[in-house]
Amino acid sequence: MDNQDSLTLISHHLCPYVQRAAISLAEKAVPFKRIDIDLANKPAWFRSLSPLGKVPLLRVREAGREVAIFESAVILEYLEETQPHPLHPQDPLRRAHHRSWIEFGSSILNRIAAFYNAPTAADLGNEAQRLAEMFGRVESELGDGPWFSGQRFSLVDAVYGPIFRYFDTFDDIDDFSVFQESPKTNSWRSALAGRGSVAAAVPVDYRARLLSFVRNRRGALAARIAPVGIAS
Ligand SMILES: N[C@@H](CCC(=O)N[C@@H](CS)C(=O)NCC(=O)O)C(=O)O
Repeated sequence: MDNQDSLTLISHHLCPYVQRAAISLAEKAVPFKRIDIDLANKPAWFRSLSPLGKVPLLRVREAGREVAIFESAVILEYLEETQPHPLHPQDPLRRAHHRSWIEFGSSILNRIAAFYNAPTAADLGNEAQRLAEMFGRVESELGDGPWFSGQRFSLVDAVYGPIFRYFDTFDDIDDFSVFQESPKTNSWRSALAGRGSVAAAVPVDYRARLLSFVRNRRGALAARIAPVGIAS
């Protein structure tokens, strides 16, 4: 049995936590099977496999056993321990530093959720400001690029690619000036958008799916999306 049979990533089209795992697998050139599920209507087999009911979930089959690994951070660490092409630095202090910024990335994702769920225009503006401040903190960590820690693509890059991807769609809705004060972060964002593993972590209709998702939140961001048929 090869990896294609042994690793199955239970996924969702939009989920940024899934994308981290898909990017890591692609960077490591590890074959895997991806199954996208409907989170609004979770299949019974998924509910029985997943204690938290969340994606990503990595189903690992090896040596006659099957184990379900959940939580993206745990999946990334498992892949680091078992697959080639390390994406974490060797040095323990640098590795801890990378893990810290991965955690910060998860906090940014929570703020992004607050942004697209903001009920009023004032709340939306406040959330954009908070995001700009968070990216300001990221800015102070960056060097000359192109990646988080220089020339070597790392797990931090795998985590921030899906974060930045949201803003490609949000920028089409309006100018929220989230990266205005963070030019290095904006360059990092562009470099990540051009990375094959990052681009391939979502389906081609990602933008349409994200717009539909945001519309369904019925918040202040949804209200700014141009009506279908008028938007280009
Ligand atoms: N801490 C989790 C977060 C994963 C997560 O929030 N997944 C969302 C989709 S992006 C999910 O499965 N939500 C379904 C639910 O909560 O019912 C991780 O890092 O894997």
